[in-house]
Amino acid sequence: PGIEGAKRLAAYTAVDKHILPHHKIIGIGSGSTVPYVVERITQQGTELNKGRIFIPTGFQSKELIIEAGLNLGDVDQFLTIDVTIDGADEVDAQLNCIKGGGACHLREKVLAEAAKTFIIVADYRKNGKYLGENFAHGVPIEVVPFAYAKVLQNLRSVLGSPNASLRMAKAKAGPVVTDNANFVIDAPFSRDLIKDPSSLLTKIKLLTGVVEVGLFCNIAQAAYFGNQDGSVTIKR
Ligand code: DER
Repeated sequence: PGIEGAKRLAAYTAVDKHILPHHKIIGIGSGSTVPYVVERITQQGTELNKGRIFIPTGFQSKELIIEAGLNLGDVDQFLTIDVTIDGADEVDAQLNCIKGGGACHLREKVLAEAAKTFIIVADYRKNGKYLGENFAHGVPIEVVPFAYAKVLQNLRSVLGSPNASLRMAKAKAGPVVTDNANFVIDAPFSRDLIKDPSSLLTKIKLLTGVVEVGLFCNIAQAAYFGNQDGSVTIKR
């Protein structure tokens, strides 16, 4: 199967394994792989899904839930979520992820941390040994607009990301604006700086004006990758 088939394979396998009848509160991530997650969940039947609540990680995720006719909920109604399933831009051997390719990583991290089980689904391109291997855009960082220039300067001249840049929109003049009305900076780091992702995460998070960082460390319990030969690789 091509890339779409690989995404579907990962999503279906993960849903079959981790979205069980007794799971009632389910977090739905963002991106182009999670539509296959929602597709597979709807195939579990309206009877079962009638008793479930689905919590979105942004506008796209919310529309997915609504269009699938599933019950929509809010994270402030359910402080603990049974399972959250989401995509990723890159996953290393220890299940650390770069996320935020879709500029949704703030709400994604809230639901990932709120879940008893957090599962990643992706195609084979995301399956890496170390972060930064394939995802060349760098680490996505959500920042408040007021502080973006200062954060850029600190990333470039203090934290070792000289090519950090403000993410510009494609179908709109000016920068990408997140569901939280913030900007996104993409900060590439060399392998020696990102080989310890959790300490890099802390350094970036402490910059004044940073809202959330697209490094998910020690959160995921398992990752499912669809491969080109129709097999699925599971990392846990
Ligand atoms: O922004 C994110 O982290 C999303 O999960 C996204 O990057 C996942 O990518 P996908 O479109 O390949 O599923």
